[in-house]
Amino acid sequence: MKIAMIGAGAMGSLFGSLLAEAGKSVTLLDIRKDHVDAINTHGLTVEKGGQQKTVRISATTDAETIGPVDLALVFVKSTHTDDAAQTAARLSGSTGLVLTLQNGMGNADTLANALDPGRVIAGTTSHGATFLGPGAIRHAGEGETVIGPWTPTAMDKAESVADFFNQAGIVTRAVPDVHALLWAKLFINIGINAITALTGIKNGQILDLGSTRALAREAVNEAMAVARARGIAIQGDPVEKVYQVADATGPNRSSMGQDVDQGRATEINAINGFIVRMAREAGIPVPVNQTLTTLIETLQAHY
Ligand code: KPL
Repeated sequence: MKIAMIGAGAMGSLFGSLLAEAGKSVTLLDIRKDHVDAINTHGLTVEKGGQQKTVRISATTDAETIGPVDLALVFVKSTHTDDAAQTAARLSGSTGLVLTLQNGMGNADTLANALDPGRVIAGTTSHGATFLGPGAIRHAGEGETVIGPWTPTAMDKAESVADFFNQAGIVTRAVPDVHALLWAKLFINIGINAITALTGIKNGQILDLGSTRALAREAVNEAMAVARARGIAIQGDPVEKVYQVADATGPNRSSMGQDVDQGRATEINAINGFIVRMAREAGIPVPVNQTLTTLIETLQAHY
C-alpha cells in the first residue's frame, strides 16, 4: 500500500515515522522546505521518553512527485484543509482512500466536497507530538486511534485502514458513528486548547485552579447544548473527560498553545469558533466560547 502524509508537522511526521518504521511505503508532503530537506538529508529525528532515534523516510514539497497513492492521510492544520483536499483528491485518484485525523470540525466535510465521500474516513487519535524544529519531533504521548467512515456504506474501508494501522503497530479501532466521535474530541479541544493558548499554561495546569476548571466546564457545557440541539449523541461525561485528558497530557502544551507560542494561525475557527457559528444558527447563547474565540482572534491579529 502506497501512502502520502499531506502535512508533515508534528502529527503528520509522527504517523509517517510509525508507518515507515513498520516497513510501509510512505512519503511526507509539506510546504516547509527546511523540514523536508532536513528529513531527506539526515532522516527524521523522533524523541520519546528522553531517547532519540532516526527514522529514514522520504519527504517532498512537491505533490506531483508522489504519484497515485492508496491512502492519503491529511494532517495539515484545519486552516489549510481546502488546499489539502485538492491535493488529496489528485493523489488518491479514483480508488484511493483519504483519512483525516485533524483537530476540529469541518475537515471531513471539506474532503467529502473535493472527492467521492465514500472514500473519506475520519477519526481522532490520542497520540501527542511536538514539533521541535526542522527534521525533529517529540512523540509526547501514546493512545488509541479511532476511525470511521464519513458515509455509512464505507465501514469496510475504515476497517481495512484500521487493520493496516494495527499491523503497523498503531493501535486503531473502526467505529460506525464517526460524527459522535468527532464531537467527543471537539469537547476535549473546547475545554483545553484556547484556555491553555491564552494563558500560557500546560494542559495539566488547567486542573490546578478552581477557576480554570470552571472555565473549561462552562465552555464544554455550552458546546454540549449545541450538540444536543443538533441531535448528536453525547456519550459519558465530556467535562470529566476533559479533566482526564488534561491530566493524562499534563506536561504538554496543547496544539493551539504551540501555535500561539510560534506565532502561527490557530484552529480556533474549527473548535470554539465552530461552536459559536452552530450556536448562532440554533439561537443558543455561548458567551464563554464567543469570548475565547474573540481573544484568540485578537491574539492572532497582533502577532
Ligand atoms: O488534541 C489536543 C490538542 O492539543 O490539540 C489535546 C488532546 C488537547 C492534547 O494536547
